[in-house]
Amino acid sequence: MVSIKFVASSLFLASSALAHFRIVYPGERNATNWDTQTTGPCGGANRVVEPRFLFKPEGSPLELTQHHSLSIGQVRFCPGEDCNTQEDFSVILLDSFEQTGAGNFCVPALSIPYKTGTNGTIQVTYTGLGEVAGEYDNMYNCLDITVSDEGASFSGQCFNSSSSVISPIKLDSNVISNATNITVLDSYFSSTKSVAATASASSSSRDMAGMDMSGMDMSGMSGHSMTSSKAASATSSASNTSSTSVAGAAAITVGWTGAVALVFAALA
Ligand SMILES: [Cu+2]
Repeated sequence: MVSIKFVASSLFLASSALAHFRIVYPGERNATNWDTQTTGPCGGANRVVEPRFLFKPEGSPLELTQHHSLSIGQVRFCPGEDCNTQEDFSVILLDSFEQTGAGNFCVPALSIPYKTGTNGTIQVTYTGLGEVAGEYDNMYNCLDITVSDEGASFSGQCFNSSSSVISPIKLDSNVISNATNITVLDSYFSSTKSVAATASASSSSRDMAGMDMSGMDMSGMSGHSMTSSKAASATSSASNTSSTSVAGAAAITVGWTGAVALVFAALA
Protein backbone atom coordinates (compact mmCIF):
# COMPACT_ATOMS: atom_id res chain seq x y z
CA MET A 1 0.00 0.00 0.00
CA VAL A 2 2.75 2.36 0.92
CA SER A 3 4.70 1.72 -2.25
CA ILE A 4 1.61 2.13 -4.38
CA LYS A 5 0.95 5.51 -2.84
CA PHE A 6 4.53 6.52 -3.46
CA VAL A 7 4.37 5.56 -7.11
CA ALA A 8 1.06 7.31 -7.59
CA SER A 9 2.45 10.43 -6.00
CA SER A 10 5.54 10.37 -8.18
CA LEU A 11 3.49 9.93 -11.31
CA PHE A 12 1.32 12.85 -10.36
CA LEU A 13 4.36 15.06 -9.91
CA ALA A 14 5.75 13.89 -13.23
CA SER A 15 2.58 14.60 -15.12
CA SER A 16 1.95 18.05 -13.70
CA ALA A 17 4.01 21.15 -14.30
CA LEU A 18 6.15 20.24 -11.36
CA ALA A 19 8.77 22.85 -12.04
CA HIS A 20 7.22 25.88 -10.37
CA PHE A 21 9.30 27.96 -7.94
CA ARG A 22 10.40 28.18 -4.31
CA ILE A 23 11.18 30.93 -1.83
CA VAL A 24 14.39 29.40 -0.59
CA TYR A 25 15.32 32.31 1.67
CA PRO A 26 14.12 32.98 4.25
CA GLY A 27 11.49 30.27 3.67
CA GLU A 28 7.80 30.00 2.90
CA ARG A 29 4.52 28.65 4.19
CA ASN A 30 4.74 25.26 2.50
CA ALA A 31 7.79 24.23 0.51
CA THR A 32 6.15 21.04 -0.76
CA ASN A 33 3.01 22.50 -2.34
CA TRP A 34 3.92 21.36 -5.85
CA ASP A 35 0.41 20.19 -6.62
CA THR A 36 -1.40 23.26 -5.26
CA GLN A 37 1.05 26.03 -6.10
CA THR A 38 -1.08 27.27 -8.98
CA THR A 39 -3.89 28.12 -6.57
CA GLY A 40 -3.95 31.73 -5.41
CA PRO A 41 -3.31 33.69 -3.41
CA CYS A 42 -0.79 31.53 -1.53
CA GLY A 43 -0.35 28.28 -3.43
CA GLY A 44 -2.98 26.45 -1.44
CA ALA A 45 -1.35 27.34 1.89
CA ASN A 46 -4.01 29.59 3.31
CA ARG A 47 -3.06 29.69 6.97
CA VAL A 48 -0.48 31.90 8.65
CA VAL A 49 2.64 29.96 9.60
CA GLU A 50 4.43 31.02 12.76
CA PRO A 51 6.89 32.04 13.92
CA ARG A 52 6.85 34.88 11.44
CA PHE A 53 10.05 35.81 9.65
CA LEU A 54 11.49 39.18 10.64
CA PHE A 55 11.98 41.74 7.88
CA LYS A 56 13.71 45.07 8.32
CA PRO A 57 11.59 47.98 7.12
CA GLU A 58 14.53 49.07 4.96
CA GLY A 59 14.85 45.54 3.63
CA SER A 60 15.91 41.98 4.36
CA PRO A 61 17.02 39.39 1.77
CA LEU A 62 14.64 37.31 -0.32
CA GLU A 63 15.75 34.52 -2.61
CA LEU A 64 13.59 32.89 -5.26
CA THR A 65 14.44 29.79 -7.26
CA GLN A 66 12.51 29.59 -10.50
CA HIS A 67 12.38 26.29 -12.36
CA HIS A 68 10.65 27.58 -15.49
CA SER A 69 12.87 28.73 -18.32
CA LEU A 70 10.88 31.90 -18.90
CA SER A 71 8.62 33.67 -16.47
CA ILE A 72 7.42 36.99 -15.15
CA GLY A 73 7.18 37.65 -11.45
CA GLN A 74 6.05 40.16 -8.89
CA VAL A 75 6.26 40.52 -5.11
CA ARG A 76 3.33 41.88 -3.12
CA PHE A 77 2.44 42.52 0.49
CA CYS A 78 -0.66 42.35 2.65
CA PRO A 79 -0.47 44.17 5.97
CA GLY A 80 -2.61 42.29 8.46
CA GLU A 81 -2.95 39.24 10.66
CA ASP A 82 -4.79 37.02 8.24
CA CYS A 83 -4.38 37.59 4.52
CA ASN A 84 -6.67 35.30 2.56
CA THR A 85 -7.69 36.85 -0.73
CA GLN A 86 -5.81 38.24 -3.69
CA GLU A 87 -7.36 41.64 -3.03
CA ASP A 88 -5.61 41.65 0.35
CA PHE A 89 -2.22 41.80 -1.37
CA SER A 90 -2.60 45.34 -2.58
CA VAL A 91 0.92 46.63 -1.89
CA ILE A 92 3.55 46.08 -4.57
CA LEU A 93 6.98 45.51 -3.06
CA LEU A 94 8.73 44.56 -6.27
CA ASP A 95 7.12 45.39 -9.56
CA SER A 96 6.97 43.11 -12.58
CA PHE A 97 10.19 41.53 -13.75
CA GLU A 98 11.05 39.01 -16.39
CA GLN A 99 13.23 36.04 -15.50
CA THR A 100 14.93 34.42 -18.45
CA GLY A 101 16.54 31.08 -17.65
CA ALA A 102 15.80 28.92 -14.64
CA GLY A 103 17.71 29.69 -11.49
CA ASN A 104 18.03 31.94 -8.47
CA PHE A 105 16.91 35.53 -8.15
CA CYS A 106 18.35 37.25 -5.08
CA VAL A 107 16.76 40.42 -3.72
CA PRO A 108 19.33 41.63 -1.17
CA ALA A 109 16.95 44.04 0.55
CA LEU A 110 13.20 43.77 0.02
CA SER A 111 11.96 46.84 1.82
CA ILE A 112 8.61 46.83 3.61
CA PRO A 113 7.01 50.29 3.79
CA TYR A 114 5.42 49.76 7.20
CA LYS A 115 6.44 50.58 10.74
CA THR A 116 8.09 48.06 13.01
CA GLY A 117 5.69 45.73 14.75
CA THR A 118 3.46 45.39 11.71
CA ASN A 119 2.44 41.84 10.89
CA GLY A 120 1.75 40.88 7.32
CA THR A 121 2.26 38.43 4.51
CA ILE A 122 4.56 38.64 1.51
CA GLN A 123 3.21 37.09 -1.68
CA VAL A 124 5.37 36.08 -4.63
CA THR A 125 3.58 35.43 -7.90
CA TYR A 126 5.05 34.10 -11.10
CA THR A 127 3.62 33.26 -14.48
CA GLY A 128 5.74 30.90 -16.51
CA LEU A 129 5.54 29.10 -19.80
CA GLY A 130 3.53 25.91 -19.45
CA GLU A 131 3.95 22.58 -21.14
CA VAL A 132 1.91 23.62 -24.15
CA ALA A 133 2.68 26.73 -26.19
CA GLY A 134 0.24 29.46 -25.27
CA GLU A 135 -0.48 27.99 -21.85
CA TYR A 136 0.99 29.29 -18.64
CA ASP A 137 1.41 28.30 -15.04
CA ASN A 138 0.30 30.96 -12.58
CA MET A 139 2.25 30.21 -9.41
CA TYR A 140 1.87 31.54 -5.88
CA ASN A 141 3.81 31.30 -2.62
CA CYS A 142 3.62 33.31 0.60
CA LEU A 143 5.59 33.91 3.77
CA ASP A 144 4.38 35.51 6.97
CA ILE A 145 6.45 38.28 8.47
CA THR A 146 6.74 40.91 11.17
CA VAL A 147 8.42 44.21 10.31
CA SER A 148 11.31 44.45 12.75
CA ASP A 149 14.66 46.15 13.11
CA GLU A 150 15.94 42.72 14.14
CA GLY A 151 15.40 41.35 10.65
CA ALA A 152 18.43 40.17 8.71
CA SER A 153 20.65 42.49 6.75
CA PHE A 154 22.15 41.18 3.55
CA SER A 155 25.40 39.35 4.15
CA GLY A 156 25.54 36.80 1.38
CA GLN A 157 22.37 34.88 2.27
CA CYS A 158 21.48 34.61 -1.39
CA PHE A 159 22.90 34.95 -4.88
CA ASN A 160 21.83 35.26 -8.48
CA SER A 161 22.38 32.30 -10.76
CA SER A 162 24.49 33.05 -13.79
CA SER A 163 21.93 31.04 -15.76
CA SER A 164 19.15 33.44 -14.92
CA VAL A 165 18.67 36.98 -16.19
CA ILE A 166 16.34 39.42 -14.47
CA SER A 167 14.96 42.46 -16.21
CA PRO A 168 12.23 44.88 -15.20
CA ILE A 169 9.22 44.98 -17.47
CA LYS A 170 6.25 47.24 -17.81
CA LEU A 171 3.07 45.37 -17.10
CA ASP A 172 -0.15 46.43 -15.55
CA SER A 173 0.25 45.59 -11.89
CA ASN A 174 -2.88 43.49 -11.85
CA VAL A 175 -1.85 41.25 -14.70
CA ILE A 176 0.30 38.79 -12.85
CA SER A 177 -1.97 38.31 -9.90
CA ASN A 178 -5.02 37.94 -12.08
CA ALA A 179 -4.95 34.38 -13.33
CA THR A 180 -7.78 35.00 -15.77
CA ASN A 181 -6.10 37.84 -17.61
CA ILE A 182 -4.44 35.52 -20.06
CA THR A 183 -4.82 37.76 -23.10
CA VAL A 184 -2.31 40.33 -21.93
CA LEU A 185 0.11 37.61 -20.92
CA ASP A 186 -0.35 35.95 -24.26
CA SER A 187 0.64 39.07 -26.12
CA TYR A 188 3.53 39.61 -23.76
CA PHE A 189 4.84 36.11 -24.31
CA SER A 190 4.05 35.93 -28.02
CA SER A 191 7.46 37.11 -29.13
CA THR A 192 9.52 35.46 -26.44
CA LYS A 193 7.93 32.04 -26.37
CA SER A 194 8.97 31.22 -29.92
CA VAL A 195 12.52 32.08 -28.95
CA ALA A 196 12.23 29.88 -25.89
CA ALA A 197 10.82 27.02 -27.95
CA THR A 198 13.76 27.22 -30.32
CA ALA A 199 16.24 27.25 -27.46
CA SER A 200 14.44 24.33 -25.86
CA ALA A 201 14.68 22.22 -28.99
CA SER A 202 18.39 22.88 -29.35
CA SER A 203 19.42 22.23 -25.78
CA SER A 204 19.67 18.77 -24.25
CA SER A 205 19.47 20.24 -20.76
CA ARG A 206 15.90 21.33 -21.27
CA ASP A 207 13.02 18.94 -21.18
CA MET A 208 9.71 19.20 -22.97
CA ALA A 209 8.05 21.09 -20.16
CA GLY A 210 10.11 24.19 -20.78
CA MET A 211 12.16 23.56 -17.69
CA ASP A 212 15.85 24.14 -17.56
CA MET A 213 17.56 22.37 -14.71
CA SER A 214 21.06 23.38 -15.65
CA GLY A 215 22.87 25.82 -13.45
CA MET A 216 20.29 25.54 -10.72
CA ASP A 217 20.92 25.82 -7.04
CA MET A 218 20.91 22.27 -5.70
CA SER A 219 21.60 23.34 -2.13
CA GLY A 220 18.32 21.90 -0.91
CA MET A 221 19.31 18.41 -1.88
CA SER A 222 20.98 15.91 0.35
CA GLY A 223 22.24 12.41 -0.21
CA HIS A 224 21.92 12.62 -3.97
CA SER A 225 24.99 11.70 -5.95
CA MET A 226 25.77 14.24 -8.61
CA THR A 227 28.41 13.77 -11.24
CA SER A 228 28.48 17.03 -13.12
CA SER A 229 30.93 19.66 -11.99
CA LYS A 230 28.28 22.31 -12.38
CA ALA A 231 26.07 20.60 -9.84
CA ALA A 232 29.00 20.14 -7.51
CA SER A 233 29.88 23.81 -7.62
CA ALA A 234 26.27 24.79 -7.11
CA THR A 235 26.17 22.61 -4.01
CA SER A 236 29.36 24.05 -2.63
CA SER A 237 28.05 27.58 -3.05
CA ALA A 238 24.95 26.92 -0.99
CA SER A 239 24.44 29.91 1.21
CA ASN A 240 21.09 29.62 2.89
CA THR A 241 22.33 28.89 6.37
CA SER A 242 20.03 31.04 8.45
CA SER A 243 18.51 29.19 11.34
CA THR A 244 15.16 30.66 10.45
CA SER A 245 14.99 28.53 7.31
CA VAL A 246 15.68 25.14 8.84
CA ALA A 247 12.11 23.92 8.63
CA GLY A 248 11.75 25.19 5.08
CA ALA A 249 15.05 23.67 4.02
CA ALA A 250 14.06 20.27 5.33
CA ALA A 251 10.82 20.43 3.41
CA ILE A 252 12.54 21.67 0.27
CA THR A 253 14.73 18.60 0.33
CA VAL A 254 11.66 16.47 -0.13
CA GLY A 255 10.51 18.54 -3.06
CA TRP A 256 13.90 18.65 -4.70
CA THR A 257 14.40 14.95 -4.45
CA GLY A 258 11.26 14.40 -6.44
CA ALA A 259 12.10 17.11 -8.94
CA VAL A 260 15.59 15.88 -9.59
CA ALA A 261 14.50 12.26 -9.80
CA LEU A 262 12.00 13.30 -12.44
CA VAL A 263 14.54 15.17 -14.50
CA PHE A 264 17.09 12.40 -14.31
CA ALA A 265 14.41 9.98 -15.39
CA ALA A 266 13.54 12.25 -18.30
CA LEU A 267 17.14 12.50 -19.36
CA ALA A 268 17.87 8.80 -19.01
CU1 LIG B 1 5.71 25.08 -12.78
